[in-house]
Amino acid sequence: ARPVRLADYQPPAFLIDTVELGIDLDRHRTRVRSVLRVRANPERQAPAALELDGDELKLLSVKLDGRPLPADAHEATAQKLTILQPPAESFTLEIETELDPSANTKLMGLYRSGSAYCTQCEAEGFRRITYFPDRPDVMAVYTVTLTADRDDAPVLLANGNLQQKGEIPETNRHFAVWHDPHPKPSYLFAVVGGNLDRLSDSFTTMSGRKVELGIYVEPGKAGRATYAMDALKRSMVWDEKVFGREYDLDVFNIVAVSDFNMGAMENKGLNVFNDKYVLASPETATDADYAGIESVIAHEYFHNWTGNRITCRDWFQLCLKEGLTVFRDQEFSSDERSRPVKRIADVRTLRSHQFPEDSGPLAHPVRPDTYREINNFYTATIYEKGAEIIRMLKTLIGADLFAKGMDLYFDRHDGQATTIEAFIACFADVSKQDLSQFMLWYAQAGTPEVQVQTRYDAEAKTLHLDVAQKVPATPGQPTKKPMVVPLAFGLLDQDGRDLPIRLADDGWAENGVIVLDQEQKGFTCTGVSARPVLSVNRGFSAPIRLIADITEDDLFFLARHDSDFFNRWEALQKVTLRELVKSVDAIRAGETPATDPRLISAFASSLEDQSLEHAFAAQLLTLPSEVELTLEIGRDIDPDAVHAALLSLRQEIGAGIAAQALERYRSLQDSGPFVPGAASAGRRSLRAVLLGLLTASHGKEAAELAATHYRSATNMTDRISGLAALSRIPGTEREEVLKDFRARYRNDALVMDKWLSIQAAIPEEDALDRVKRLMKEPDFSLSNPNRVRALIGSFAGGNPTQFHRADGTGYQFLVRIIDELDAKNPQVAARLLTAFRSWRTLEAGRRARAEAALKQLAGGGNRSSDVADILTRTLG
Ligand code: HT7
Ligand code: ZN
Repeated sequence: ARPVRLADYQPPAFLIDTVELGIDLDRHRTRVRSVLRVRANPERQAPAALELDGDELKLLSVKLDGRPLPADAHEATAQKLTILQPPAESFTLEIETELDPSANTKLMGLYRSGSAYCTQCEAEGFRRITYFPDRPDVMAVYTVTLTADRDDAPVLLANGNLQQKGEIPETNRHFAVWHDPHPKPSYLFAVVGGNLDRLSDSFTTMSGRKVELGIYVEPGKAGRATYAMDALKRSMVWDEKVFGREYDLDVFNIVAVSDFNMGAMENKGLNVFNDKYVLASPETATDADYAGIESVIAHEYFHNWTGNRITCRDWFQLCLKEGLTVFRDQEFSSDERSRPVKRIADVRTLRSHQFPEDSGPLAHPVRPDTYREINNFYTATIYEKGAEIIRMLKTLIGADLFAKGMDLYFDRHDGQATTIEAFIACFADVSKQDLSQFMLWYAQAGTPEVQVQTRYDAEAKTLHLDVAQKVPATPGQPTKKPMVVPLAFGLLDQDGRDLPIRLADDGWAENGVIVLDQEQKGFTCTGVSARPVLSVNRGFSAPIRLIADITEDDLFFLARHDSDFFNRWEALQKVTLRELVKSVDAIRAGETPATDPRLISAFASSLEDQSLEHAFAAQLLTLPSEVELTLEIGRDIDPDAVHAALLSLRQEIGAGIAAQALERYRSLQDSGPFVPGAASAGRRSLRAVLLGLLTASHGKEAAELAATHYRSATNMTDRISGLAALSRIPGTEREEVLKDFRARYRNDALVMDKWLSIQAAIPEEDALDRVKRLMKEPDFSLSNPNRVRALIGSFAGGNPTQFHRADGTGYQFLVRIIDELDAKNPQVAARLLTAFRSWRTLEAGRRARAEAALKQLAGGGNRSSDVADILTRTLG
């Protein structure tokens, strides 16, 4: 595919005011009749021809103003329909296409999932249903008439409000007419048909309008949608309260399907979800699943304003809706649960997904300026780094002006398809600040490295901070300009109390934020009567790599005393990472790593401190991930040494705090029925982390403890914690428990995904053979994205020692799967391929094997544009 460039953007030549769709659902021969009211865009000189996008389409007929178009007046291929000389005035175009939903394995456009018909149109799936100017700045009012066999699809849904429904006399078919009054881009179009159960509820908006809520699920599963419904109603309340946003249709429907390329989709009034983010019961879902459901339900609902009412002008602006909506869902979860714990979890996600992306061959700006395949840009950079930019904006201008800027954005751009510039202009206007340099966060890829050096002058009673930044080179961007980096900071006195901060130039820094907007800048704090301890980048105020000259003693001190809970956790992580890097070096030199005893004591104190909330203590006691350690080391990575260093530290901590940990572990046992709330989930998570430490020795007693945890579980969270701990301990106990799990849950695909995923991540020699064996299980299918992600994704992304086997067989395996999967579902295949994104940081032997595997894939048969794009950039 040719690259698409932001610089080439042109407004659409033709506008579509209304779309009337008649869709006759049939498993193999679905007919789509589309009637478009078309007019030339007055803002552009209309070109001679009207070009409509298509993708693998079969055209049956085309009429203009009611008359069949002669063959010489149009050109049609499966990919494009061109009307050669459209009338100058507005006109009606009627197009008929035929589709085979059952043959649609790409899961884009109209497809079958289980016994239902459903659609996925973002980003460019509508063109797989009918010919259309399939771009987000063409917004139309849609009316959809669905017809289907009554038994095949008793439920018929589309966007907007239901206008009419009824039987078609003398047939076994019925119909429903849906009308969506809000003009929308084609990517937000959706229909669903099938035999589905409904969980019903209602919500009264702040202006007193009643909205009917429905969640549609596979027959028999409505009882598992109650948590999702509760999360939906809480999201609706929150968006009214915090952003002043009210829902705007009479109905809001959610449909859960089991075959879905991503997490969910925010189609106007008809969200379609991967069932993993809807279905939950204490027996089948873990606390992490409940939290995931809450945040994805909220995310899709929040899109109604940030994405749907105000959408993107073009796909380069994807972060306009995604970064902002992630920020909104993060804030929602912070308000519903614990703010510091949520922040820690979000930063962990950023570091383990976005940071590696940003430091490798797939790095791209939050607003890219070119792409070949838009499906490959639904990335951690667009979503998570995009959300960090919004958070920095709020930090820089303050909460009040941020709220004013959001209000202005909603007022000014409601009903439009707009840009990042227009969004940022709202905040520049309300704050009267020049945000042009801030825009670099959207334009420059790469994680900035910020150096902080301190100088304390006892005589002058000043603390001087020398702060410098460097933005690393990334593909296509060899040199960078300095960014605007807001650094929240504090100074602790020797008792751990926050000192008042006065900056020499700026007076009192009430909000405790300094702004680095040059390559280098100095800040002087005055009136500091004794050497303080610096706590910087509090709350992770900027998504940077901080390199500060903080001693280990100070880090231990911060870990105990910082009033900023995020930085308490961060301090312990940092000192742990320093230790781990030394251990990796020792292991590679054939030596035994020696851990600083102060580190073990710091873990012991974290456990002792009963004043901490459980979920926070659990985070404190969790070691950095292999990805984070890899990133810290940066180059010449030996995944075996990384793994060994982590295991050895976990064992040392486990042994060092064993007695205390066991006592605490026992005291945290749940009693009473399972409740998914944050407090109980926090207790379970602390207990699970302790179980992990207590079983790190992998001895016989450890196996017994983990197996007992598993067997005595009364909910899925505990059952999975037990299984996960036991999965790391080779032996018959593990294999028996795995069998037991399978026997208990074999009829529940979502639960079996956990079983697949845990086994795929076992860091042992025979992991690859196990994965291959599991692929032959009837529970597994390459056609279902959840199964693929659970088994193959967990192996490639969650089992570093085995995916990166020195003999290269892990790489060979993955490229073989990608080769096969690419023909079925290119999006999922391309996503799997990103497991290679850090291949250049590996030690030479593995690097060569990874490169050979990638080249082999590149040299193989017909590659989709999705896989070809990732391959080219990864090798680039
Ligand atoms: N906006 C949604 C994106 C999405 C998607 C993109 C490509 C292919 C399939 C897809 N399914 C959903 C998801 C979201 O951010 O809310
Ligand atoms: Zn989204």
